[in-house]
Amino acid sequence: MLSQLSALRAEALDQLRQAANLTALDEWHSAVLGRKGSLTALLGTVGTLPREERPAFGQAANQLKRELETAYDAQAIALKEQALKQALQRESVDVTLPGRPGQPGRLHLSTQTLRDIARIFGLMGFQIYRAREVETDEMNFQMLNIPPHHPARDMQDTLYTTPPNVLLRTHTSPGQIHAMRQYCPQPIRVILPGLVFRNEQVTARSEFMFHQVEGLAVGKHITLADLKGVFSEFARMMYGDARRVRFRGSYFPFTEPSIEVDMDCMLCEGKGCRVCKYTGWLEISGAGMVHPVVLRNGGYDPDVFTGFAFGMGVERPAMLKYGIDDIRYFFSNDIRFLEQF
Ligand code: FA5
Repeated sequence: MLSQLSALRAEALDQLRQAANLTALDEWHSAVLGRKGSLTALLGTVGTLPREERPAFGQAANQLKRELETAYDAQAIALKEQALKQALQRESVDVTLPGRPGQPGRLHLSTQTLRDIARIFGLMGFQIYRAREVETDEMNFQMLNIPPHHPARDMQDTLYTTPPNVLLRTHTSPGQIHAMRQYCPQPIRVILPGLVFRNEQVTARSEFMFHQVEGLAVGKHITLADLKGVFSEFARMMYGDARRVRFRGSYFPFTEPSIEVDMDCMLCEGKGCRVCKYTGWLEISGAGMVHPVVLRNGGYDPDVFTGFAFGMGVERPAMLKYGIDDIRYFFSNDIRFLEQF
C-alpha cells in the first residue's frame, strides 16, 4: 500500500508540473485531490488494510495530501503570475511614443467672415437684426416692389416649402420690411446677416445656399453720400487701407437709384488679373436708396424719410480674400479645407 502511495506521488507531481495553465491545473486538482480523485480513492481503501498497518498508512496518506496541496497552491500562484505578466506584455503602452495632438474645433470660414463684417458695421453703429429664413411670397417679393410676373423674379429662381406662397428667402432683403415695421417711426441702422436659398445651378462661383449680409439705414437726411462713406470705410477696414471703391448704376426693383459697389482688386492692386477679369475691379455689393414704395410698405412716409440699403454675399468676398477658387468647398465639409482657416 505504501508503495502505491509513492507511485501516486511521483505521477501526481509529474502531471502537476505539466499543467501549463489554470484550466489544466483545475483538472489536475479534481483528478487527484477531488472527491473522485485518485488520492481520495486510495484513502478510501484504508479500511481494507490489516488493523496494525492502518495508522502508518493513514499518516503517510495525509502527509502526501498536504504535500500535494502545497504543491498545487505554489503552481497556482506561479501560473497566475505568468498569466498576469503575459497580459501586461500584451497591453503594454510605449510611454516614449509621441502623443497624438487633439483636434480643437474652429469657426467655419463663413462664420469668421460674417463676424468680421458684423464687427466693422458694429463700429459704425449698425446693430444686428435677425430675420426669418422661411418667408412669404409677399415679403420676399411683393413688399419689395417685385410684383407677380415681374421679370426681376427670374434672377432668383425660388425654392418653395408650401407653393405658391411660402418659400425659402432668396435674399436677405425681406428682412428690411420686418425691421422697418418693428422700428417705425424711429431711425434705423441695422445689418441683417443670414442664409439665403436659390434654385440655381451649382458651379464654382454659385451655390444654391449661401450667406448674405443686408444693410439698412433709414432716417430723415440720409443720402447716397452716406452709403458711399459707409462702403469706403467698410472696404478699408475689411480689405486694407489702400482700398478704393467705385459705384456703377444698376437696377433693383426695391432701390431707386440702384447701384453696384466695386472695390479695386486687392490681388493685382487694380492692374488687372484673372480674378478681376482684367478690369482691376471686383463687385462687392448691390445697393441703392430704398425705393419710396418699399419705405411706405415698411410704414415710413417717403416724403419725410429716406434710406439706403445694400446686400452683399459672404462666401464670394471670402473667396477673393483667401484665394479660394471654388465656392463648393464651403459646404462640402472637407476637414482639409476647413482646418486651413
Ligand atoms: C440681391 O440679392 C439683392 N437683394 C441685393 C440688394 C440689397 C441690392 C439691397 C440693393 C439693396 P444679388 O442677387 O446680386 O442681389 O446678390 C447679392 C450678392 O450675393 C452678390 O453680390 C453675390 O456676392 C452673392 N450671390 C448671389 N448669388 C450667389 C450664389 N449663387 N452663390 C454665392 N453668392 C451669391
